[in-house]
Amino acid sequence: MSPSGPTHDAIVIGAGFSGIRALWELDQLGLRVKCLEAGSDVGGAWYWNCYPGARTDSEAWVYAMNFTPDVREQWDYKERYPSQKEVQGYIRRVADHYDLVRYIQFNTRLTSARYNESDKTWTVIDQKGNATTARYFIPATGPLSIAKEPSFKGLKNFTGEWYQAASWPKDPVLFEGKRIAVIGTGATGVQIIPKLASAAKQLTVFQRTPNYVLPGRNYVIDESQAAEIKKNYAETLGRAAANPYALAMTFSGKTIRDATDPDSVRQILDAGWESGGFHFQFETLDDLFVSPESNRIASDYIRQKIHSIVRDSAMAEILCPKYPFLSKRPPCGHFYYEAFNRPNVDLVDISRDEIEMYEGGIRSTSGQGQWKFDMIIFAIGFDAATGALSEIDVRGKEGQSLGDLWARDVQTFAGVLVPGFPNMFTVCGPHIQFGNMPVILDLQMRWIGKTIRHMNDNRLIGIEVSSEAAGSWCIHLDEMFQKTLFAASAKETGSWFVGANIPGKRSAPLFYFGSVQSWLSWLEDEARQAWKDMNFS
Ligand code: N01
Repeated sequence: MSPSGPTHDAIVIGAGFSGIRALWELDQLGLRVKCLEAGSDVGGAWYWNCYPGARTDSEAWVYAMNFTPDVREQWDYKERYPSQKEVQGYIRRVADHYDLVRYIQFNTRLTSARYNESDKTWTVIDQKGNATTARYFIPATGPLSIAKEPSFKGLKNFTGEWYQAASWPKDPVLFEGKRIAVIGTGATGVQIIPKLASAAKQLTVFQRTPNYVLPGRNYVIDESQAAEIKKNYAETLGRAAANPYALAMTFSGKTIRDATDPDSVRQILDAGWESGGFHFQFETLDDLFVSPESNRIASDYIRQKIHSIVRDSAMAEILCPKYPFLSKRPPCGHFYYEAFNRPNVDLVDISRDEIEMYEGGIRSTSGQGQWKFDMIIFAIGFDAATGALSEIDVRGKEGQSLGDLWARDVQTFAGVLVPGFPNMFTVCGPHIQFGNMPVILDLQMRWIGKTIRHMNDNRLIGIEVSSEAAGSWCIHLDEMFQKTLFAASAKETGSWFVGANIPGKRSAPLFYFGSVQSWLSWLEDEARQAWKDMNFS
């Protein structure tokens, strides 16, 4: 222990939405703060994922930080679903406006973080071996920041170019005249595919599991719409606060029992389909997540839509998911199914056939197919929720490894605190309520700020959640997850909601699917009851 105490009050890891939100909160508290960021600019996921077609799946007016009324007022809204460039620009503007960049050390990757029991501080070490000590360790490393490695056999022999969507090069990549393969048809692949369909000479999509892709129905926001967004901001935020997933959408109040005839059901679903994006799942039938009947009707509806858009019926059938809608997070598409009508676009079903690479391209391991490519793009997903922190050597009390612990069982209290890891607050980590993250993590950081203020006011220097409180939360989280329809299929569909997309990863819910309101009540109750489940020192 240094005689003068730690060099900082708090160290934040990551300068994406959650890191910037954390810096603002800690700055308001007047703390000595430092942030380490691996990239050369702010943005987090929105810095790295600059692949063609990258844009939000949430609408611009709600994919925003609530603490920024000045920025909001001046912001030049461009599209319903902002592009990666626009979102990163927005995060940069927020960081500049509130003078938060001065806290950030860019191009710095954290390699280890260790809790020091003797003085209740954390020491973090970066890739150059530099150490920083702080009272609070606040990882804001993102739920989807560690891309799955393309560990395909033979990749090293491939002589063409290959890229991972999640670490897309900052220099332009040229597609014209090239034969390109895209592997992966999650939200990322679904955004890349239509872009490349119109740029490449030949595009071949390798699909293992199809998704229910909802039409985004993006549009350019004109001046009067921008003025309307600004005028309605309070109402929009109110709607987001009341929505279980923090989206500015309002449940229809109808379930399958209210819609007595097929025509009225169809009208409801048509309206959702035409509204675009997540309106289909939140403003049609309120029981889509829990009623097998309601879900089956919506699943059939989307399958029919796929067949009505994709002219080649065999291809359409391959694109039709066979599992229930919402078992996996539905992507938002921008002329996704339409891309498969182009003569230069092909679809390969690899649900029963593994693939590997050779010098000239890709072949199936069964020997049934072989394709030549100039470029391969991997959009194969992320090691969600626990991936980023498990990659860093994080050690809590008695040298306990967080990665080892989470490999066996993820224990948290409401996705904020972990028993055995005092003074560590995770932002947007495992067990956070699932949904529109900028709004959700804002609520989370407010609670963390309130807790630190309570500690400062009471001259407390250590906080650790009790194992009992974390245990109760985890039981509740699991109970809420089991109520969803996708609990039964999440493992078999390889959903990242439960870590089932990563070979060898323990399958268990990584997010809370209760509601924002219910999740927040756990945190707020705790504060109201004087943090009774916390051991302070
Ligand atoms: O990742 P995914 P993603 N061989 O895991 C396939 C957020 N996001 O990056 O389903 C062949 O969903 C895999 O197949 P399968 C958003 O929350 C947001 O696309 O495992 N294929 C699947 O098709 C999203 O949900 C936005 O059978 C392999 C794909 O790769 C989350 O990130 C934009 C394979 C991975 O899909 C993740 O989306 C983009 C293999 N070995 C992402 N391994 C916006 O909001 C995996 N696949 C804008």
